[in-house]
Amino acid sequence: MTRLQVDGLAVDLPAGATLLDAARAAGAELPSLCHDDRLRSAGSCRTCLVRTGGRTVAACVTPAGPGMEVDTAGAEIRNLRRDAVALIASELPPHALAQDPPSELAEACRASGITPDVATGTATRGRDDTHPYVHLDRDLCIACGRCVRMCSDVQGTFALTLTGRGAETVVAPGTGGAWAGSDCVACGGCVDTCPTGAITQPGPARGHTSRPPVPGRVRTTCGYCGVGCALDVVVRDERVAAVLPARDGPVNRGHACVKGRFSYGYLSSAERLTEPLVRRDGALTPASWDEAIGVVADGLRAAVERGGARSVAAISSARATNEENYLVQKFLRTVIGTNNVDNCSRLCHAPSAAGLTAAFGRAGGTDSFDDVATADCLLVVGANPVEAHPVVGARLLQRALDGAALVVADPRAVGLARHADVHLRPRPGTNVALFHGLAHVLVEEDLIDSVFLHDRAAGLAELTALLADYPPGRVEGITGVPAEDIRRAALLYGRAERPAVVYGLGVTEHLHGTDGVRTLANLPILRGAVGGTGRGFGISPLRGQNNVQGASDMGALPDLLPGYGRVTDPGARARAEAVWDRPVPAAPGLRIPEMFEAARDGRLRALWIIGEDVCATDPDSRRVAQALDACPLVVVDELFLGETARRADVVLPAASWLEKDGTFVNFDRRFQRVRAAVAPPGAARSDFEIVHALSAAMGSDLGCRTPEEALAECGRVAPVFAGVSHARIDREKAVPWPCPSPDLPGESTLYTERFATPDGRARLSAAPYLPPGEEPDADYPLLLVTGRRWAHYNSGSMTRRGANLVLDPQDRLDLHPEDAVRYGVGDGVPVVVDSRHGQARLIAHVGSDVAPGQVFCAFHFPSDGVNSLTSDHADTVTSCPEYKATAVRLRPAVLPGS
Ligand SMILES: Nc1nc2c(c(=O)[nH]1)N[C@H]1C(S)=C(S)[C@@H](COP(=O)(O)OP(=O)(O)OC[C@H]3O[C@@H](n4cnc5c(=O)[nH]c(N)nc54)[C@H](O)[C@@H]3O)O[C@H]1N2
Ligand SMILES: Nc1nc2c(c(=O)[nH]1)N[C@H]1C(S)=C(S)[C@@H](COP(=O)(O)OP(=O)(O)OC[C@H]3O[C@@H](n4cnc5c(=O)[nH]c(N)nc54)[C@H](O)[C@@H]3O)O[C@H]1N2
Ligand code: SF4
Ligand code: FES
Ligand SMILES: [Mo]
Repeated sequence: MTRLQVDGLAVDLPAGATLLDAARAAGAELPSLCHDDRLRSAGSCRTCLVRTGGRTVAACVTPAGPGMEVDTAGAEIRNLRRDAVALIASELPPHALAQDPPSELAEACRASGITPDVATGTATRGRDDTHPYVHLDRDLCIACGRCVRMCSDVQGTFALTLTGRGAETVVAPGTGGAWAGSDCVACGGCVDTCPTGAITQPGPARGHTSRPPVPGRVRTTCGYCGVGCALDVVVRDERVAAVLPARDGPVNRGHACVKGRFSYGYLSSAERLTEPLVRRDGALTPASWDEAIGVVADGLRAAVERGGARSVAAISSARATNEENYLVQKFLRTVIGTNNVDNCSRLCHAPSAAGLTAAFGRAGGTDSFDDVATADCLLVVGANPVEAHPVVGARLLQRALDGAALVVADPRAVGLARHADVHLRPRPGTNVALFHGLAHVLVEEDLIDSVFLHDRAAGLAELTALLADYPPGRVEGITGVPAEDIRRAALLYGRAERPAVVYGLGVTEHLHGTDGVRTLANLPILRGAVGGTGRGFGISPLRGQNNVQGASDMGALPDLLPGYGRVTDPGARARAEAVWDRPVPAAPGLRIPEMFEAARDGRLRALWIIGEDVCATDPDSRRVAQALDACPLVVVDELFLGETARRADVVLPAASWLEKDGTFVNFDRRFQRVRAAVAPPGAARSDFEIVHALSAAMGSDLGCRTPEEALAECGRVAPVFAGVSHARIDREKAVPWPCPSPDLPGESTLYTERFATPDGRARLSAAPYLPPGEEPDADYPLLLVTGRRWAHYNSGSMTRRGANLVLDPQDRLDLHPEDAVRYGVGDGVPVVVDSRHGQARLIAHVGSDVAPGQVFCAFHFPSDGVNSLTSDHADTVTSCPEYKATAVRLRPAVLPGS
């Protein structure tokens, strides 16, 4: 602590504080037009001047020293600051000080008694309104550079620059030309930091990054990806006017991405479902809630009568809240009497849950992201966080730019790979060999922690015996990664003091995804870099959906109860039965692919699908459609009439994340609150209300009248959540689990004393490398990898309904220039892609981000048919689809009339 005097008042400040911090601590409001707490200081605008030690200094760049005496309030220094602000304002045109809401500059003028008529400049430089979310009024730019630093120092996109000289200096996209054609990924950071309103978002509430909750704004948690950004929703006339990242957001700290920040246009889309639909004479027709719920209840009863409880199943939603997921599984288990409930974790990180449980005892990541973001070596494997978890991606990138070693393992040149010390490009589906190659070098170079392995791990002898077969030279033959790169990567990870592993679907969505997770987990175990040893930050899956962690935590899984008690474990069942006062079936239920198989065989008679567009996003989609067609009752809770809803017998209109209350659990196991900002459209209801209505129609009462009560009840079933409550999250903003008591903080770092395995030891895996399910051959010579693009989200049902569609209007098939020549397709040309399972139509995009022999596309435009290509090969342990390796061929599409 440093003690100094500001205007005669003593203030204590932490090391590294500046005189601007000191002034604020003393309650003095100084203008600071080129300063933002999140950015390096520039010290260029001179509006924050103070006096100390007989000198006039810029407070924002002057370190606070012990015993300093600082004067902010004297008439002379106030006049200097006033003149600096007035000079800046005087060069701007009159509209600069006439905006509503007022800009930071306008506030600074008002606070120092400068009247708006000071702004007498002329508007000569014009606007750039080409981008849907970010508009530029060049005449209001004061060249403070905050936007440029935001784009480089926080977001890491480096899209902006200052051009021109002297008074003519102005912000511009680095690529030259219009904003719309620039590298901008619309994170909104420049909008939030601009002090003059030169950069704004179109619409009624321009807004600046919000400080702690402001009245009239609703604090909630983003409903897109698993990062869990805290957002403040500005509501005007009962509509969302803006969504601003919260500066006190536990994970995002004032940052967000194009989806959470701007992609709320779907809310008011004319295509939103606003009333229940029931199929009559083959057509979906509007119905009242009572009618629709009645049809569903009758259908469920009929299914149970004819096929027993096991002929009913539900797919619960990782987009929905914890409380909704809790109710859904409780409904299936206690009202219907079956464990047939699953969620989309099956399609993404089920291998993480299985693999991490086998290795360490629990299903989530081992460490908090706050720690991971301080690691000195980052091993990022099969994940593309720059596009899929942008706020995490930005923080990882900044860490690498600050000097941490970065190893990226991805077949494609993803965003982080450009900044990597080593980029490993394994052939898709060869991870296990690659991870063994890395482990081989760790052992060979004696970069392992023998004490940790002796005291806290098991399986070393089997693993070292296996690793003898995986020298880098042989691994090169399997993976295509040069042996020298494997060695370099292993040495970076092996010699780091605090390494961390972060990974994504490139590890899990494979035939041997669980083996991939387990053999990747070998690396931190070998190094003793897990379990709170202080020698590294374990391994963290970048879980995908906003609440996929929570949906699984709440027991929306066929073999696991809330809190991961096994349905086959009488003790776990007894605990749930005591709370629910109903028997819980002991037989594990069906997994999602098994549900479809059972429907095609006639064993499944009713399927309730909540917020998952299975016909668009599950693999081998023609077979999924056959399953739905064969199932006598298909009920869908949805926002839109997507591929799946169109095939349903009953469609129930649901509220989305901005329209309901509850909690989500983000990727690093933190519970955060979700709060309704606006009402759902028409007669749409929350999934919470829908489950209750259905249960009532079946003659049962699920209890838990409110989301708050549901979470409290869940804590009684699952001791690991016993200390979590709405009231506590309201107070603390985020509560990590395990959290067994209201008196204990949640555990963000796991296993500090022992692992949660039966013997308390971390378990090394000696699984051998086995080839992927799909391999190219003469007929299908290319390997297709599918994944994500930054502007769209999964089925695209929400992001395609709004201006994100302008940012990314269609899906593309990325292919290497050599393959473009070989198959005779040029950039921008329509192509037909065939696999052994189906066909898709896409636009070719030629570039070297993909390796020769491989192609890549997303699945955000279901009408393209990408998931008719993917196969029903799935992880041998968890049934997670092999989305990341499909053998395909391609040809130019024959255009009509040519
Ligand atoms: N913009 C956007 N963000 C999203 C989503 C979205 O749809 N759009 N979806 C959310 C969801 S549900 C999820 S689960 C997450 C997913 O987030 P990620 O896991 O980051 O997403 P993907 O792009 O599917 O796959 C990651 C990477 O795996 C690589 N890969 C493929 N095969 C292999 C392999 O064999 N080995 C290795 N090492 N790498 C391989 C791919 O090239 C790809 O770059 O994103 C979430 N965030
Ligand atoms: N080829 C290929 N396919 C993939 C993947 C891949 O990498 N490659 N990734 C897979 C992965 S990881 C995942 S997670 C899945 C995701 O697949 P899905 O879960 O099907 O995709 P989403 O678009 O996230 O959302 C599903 C639906 O929920 C609706 N919805 C949103 N919020 C709510 C709500 O609160 N309540 C209700 N009732 N409905 C709501 C949306 O309108 C949308 O139609 O896709 C998988 N499919
Ligand atoms: S989509 Fe993910 S990174 Fe983007 S604002 Fe939402 S939680 Fe944050
Ligand atoms: S805020 Fe200190 S010089 Fe600009
Ligand atoms: Mo996912």
